[in-house]
Amino acid sequence: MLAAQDNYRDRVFHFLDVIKGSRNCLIVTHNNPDPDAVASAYGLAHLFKTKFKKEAVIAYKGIVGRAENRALIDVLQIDMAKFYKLNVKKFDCVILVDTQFTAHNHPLKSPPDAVIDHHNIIKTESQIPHVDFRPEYGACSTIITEYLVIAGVDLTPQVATALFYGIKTDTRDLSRKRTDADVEAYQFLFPLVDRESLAKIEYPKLPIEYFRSFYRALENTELYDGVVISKLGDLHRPDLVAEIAELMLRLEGARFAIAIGFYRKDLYLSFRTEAPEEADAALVVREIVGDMGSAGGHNVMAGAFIPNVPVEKRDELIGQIVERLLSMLLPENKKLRKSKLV
Ligand SMILES: [Mn+2]
Repeated sequence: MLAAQDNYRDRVFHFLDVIKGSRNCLIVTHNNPDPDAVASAYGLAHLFKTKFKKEAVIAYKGIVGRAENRALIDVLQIDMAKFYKLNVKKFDCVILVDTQFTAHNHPLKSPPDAVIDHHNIIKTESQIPHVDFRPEYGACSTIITEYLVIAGVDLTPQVATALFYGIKTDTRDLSRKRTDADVEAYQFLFPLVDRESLAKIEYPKLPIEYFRSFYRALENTELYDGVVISKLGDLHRPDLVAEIAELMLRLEGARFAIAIGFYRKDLYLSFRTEAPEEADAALVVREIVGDMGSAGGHNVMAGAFIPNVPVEKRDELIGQIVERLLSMLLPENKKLRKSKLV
């Protein structure tokens, strides 16, 4: 059914071997989890519960802010615990999904028992018993779908809907960074999806704060020959940068979209491109942030985080970031042609 699964069959059996002796499992996502992270954790929790009849708790740090992402959790009734409320020592198995231990965008202090991820590999994590990195995959949900199929676990409509939405959002409906495996998993899940739940997730009610942020974003967006930069100031939720960057890339002529903002004291940056051959998103953000914070992602979408920026330093830092971005993305002579979006 899933031809692509054959390539990785051994990895799944290895994973099952690593976790089978444990009594209770903690599944951790990256901070401010997106649908792919939530769905991956949910799929693994389902595997744990049905295959081994054991407890599995999903935990995260940060905020799930985007209305669609909130709806995913609410509509499918996915239990997600705040990491800081848990005692990690209570669990004899810890799994990290949709990120890597060395990525620093998760709350774990010591190495987990397993890491499953599809981001560009930062470092081989040899101290971790089970590592499954597939940077070529469009979604971590695809990997988890293969795990469930190979483990012989039946999917509930809720699990199928979550995984389907995870693949759909991370690959933008299979339009970017996808492999045959993503297409196959998408097609496998499609008939199992609860259409009504999916519609509620994709078209949720939006809070008034969404429209206010959207208005501010339009006002504070600058255009430089195919580079769209949105300076969002204070964010009411950290994941707004991703949503705005995603939207701005849809502007006609846009090849790169960057949204920058502050949530509490921390800077958040999101980068989207449809020209990864000109500038790889993950490399660009890493280069920009340097050792000021953490950064990572894929060739077409990436994010960065700089903690504890004093308010009086914000403008200077944004100026620096924009300067670096433009010198990486545009030839020297085009840099000064700037206009406002609205
Ligand atoms: Mn992902």
